[in-house]
Amino acid sequence: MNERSVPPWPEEFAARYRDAGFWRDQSLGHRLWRAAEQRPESIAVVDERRRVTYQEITERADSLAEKLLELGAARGDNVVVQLPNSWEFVLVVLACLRAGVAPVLALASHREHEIEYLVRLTRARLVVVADYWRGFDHQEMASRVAGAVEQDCDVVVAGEPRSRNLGLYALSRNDGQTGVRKRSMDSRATGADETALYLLSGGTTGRPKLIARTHNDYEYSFRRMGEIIGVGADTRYLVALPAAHNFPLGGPGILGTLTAGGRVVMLPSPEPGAAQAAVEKESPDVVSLVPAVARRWTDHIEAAAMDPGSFRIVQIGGAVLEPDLAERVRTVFDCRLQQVFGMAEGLLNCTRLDDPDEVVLNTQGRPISAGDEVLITDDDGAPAPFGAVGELLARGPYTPRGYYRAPEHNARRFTAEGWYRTGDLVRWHPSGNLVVVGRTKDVINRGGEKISADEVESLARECLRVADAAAVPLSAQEIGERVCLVLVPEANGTTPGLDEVRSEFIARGVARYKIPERVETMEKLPLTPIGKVDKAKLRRVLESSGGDG
Ligand code: J2J
Repeated sequence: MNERSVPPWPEEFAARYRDAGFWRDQSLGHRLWRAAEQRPESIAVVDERRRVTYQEITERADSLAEKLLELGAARGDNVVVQLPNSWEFVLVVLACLRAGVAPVLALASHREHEIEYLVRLTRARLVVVADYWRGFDHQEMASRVAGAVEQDCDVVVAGEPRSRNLGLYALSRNDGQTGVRKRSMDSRATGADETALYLLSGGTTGRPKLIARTHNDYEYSFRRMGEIIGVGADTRYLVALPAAHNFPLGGPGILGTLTAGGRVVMLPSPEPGAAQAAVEKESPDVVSLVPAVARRWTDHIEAAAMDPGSFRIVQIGGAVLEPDLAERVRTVFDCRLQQVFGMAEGLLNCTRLDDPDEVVLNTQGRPISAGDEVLITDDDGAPAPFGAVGELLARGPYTPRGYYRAPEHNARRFTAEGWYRTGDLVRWHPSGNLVVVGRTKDVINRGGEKISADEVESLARECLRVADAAAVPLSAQEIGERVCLVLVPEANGTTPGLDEVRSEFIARGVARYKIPERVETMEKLPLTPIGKVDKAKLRRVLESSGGDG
């Protein structure tokens, strides 16, 4: 069982969260199905090809849930899910929640390097993938991964299954047995303290860590975000960011919208052209964006190349939002802007809809729950004075106490008292809101997509002939930051150029967004007094030598 692989909340905290009504001890499947029963004919999910009612999505999900169990997935098992933004994504997540099998939410941009790692780590016995997506054969990749891992592993494909793979549409077919099946699924008890789903962490060293979110904690976080922005049956939520991310999934996102009986509109990509069509056709009123996408949409609207739509709320988070862009977004969309400073590890902060401009434009908001505990600490780990910059630590009813199967990493990223060290440098604004000013963690934030420098460096050392490597974020116009790889040649050796680095990474099956976009050579990497690579200095040197932006 995966539960032992994650440190639980101590009993006294769990009791407190129950008493306060944060945890309701209901499974997500239960909550979603109750919402669906009230409006079977309403449209739950729309994508480019289909409009799916609550009745259809829940009946199909029940059918799929039953098949997952027949295929041998037991309660507490894990299924790696890699689907683009589509109605099938919702179908599979709902089926997993209903069956008590936890989906491991991979990004559609992940490749063999990431998917194989996830399947091995979680010992998943099923992988659900698209067939071809954006010119890439996911089915073939998944078949290779399933064949390479130790455990028996089946591939379910949203398309025409090849060889021994299984077809998602056949597994989720309505067959006249829906009533019986629904009663049987309704009676299945899924513990609300069990893992509902796994999110990928963006801010860690090495390979991405998994964050096991329980039914209790996740339900509370999207319910609370839903209360803050006012989600209801009339909400039409536009999913413009990859659905596997915490922000569009649960902030209140897809799950918050569906439990409120609203409608989820899936955009396959945040391209302004695709957004334009969905905005005109579906009139969504809430959307979550990262600053890079917000900038593109704002530019397009200003150039009269895109309809601003009728958004009531535009949520922006995932990376630093410059105040001037915040102002432009608000004006151009003629909407309420909400800054969201969140993390898949739990803690969510946001500005409130009735906050003064000063707060909405210049801060990243405050914790969403009265149960959230936050602490800003100085270099020695002592509480920093109000207004001073320090690292943010967090603890609370939806911030788990550790990563999945990562005890050593947990010892570094969590204190003995269970505080999660976010790796974000923040300060309190006089208004009582947080301002994000930087970070201590060694990641590159590429348009909201987090890349571990350590993972890129390990790959470079493994697949290139070099003495050393350092991955550094460089400021970039459109996407905030991009990966620059600094290589140190072996004695009398040369270093590969950008093209060679890229093709080596691609050959390794690494997701495109992690692939370095600039490569530099240095005879020696600068070190800090304690002998670590001085990334801040490297960044200064590289940015002053130009060639980017
Ligand atoms: C600056 N940095 C931010 C912000 C996150 C809502 C919104 C975002 C995420 C997310 C999320 C930031 N300004 N407004 O899960 O539910 C950086 C911080 C943080 C890290 C988390 C959600 N909002 N960040 O971005 O797990 O460094 O979650 O620790 O992908 O993104 O990344 P991630």
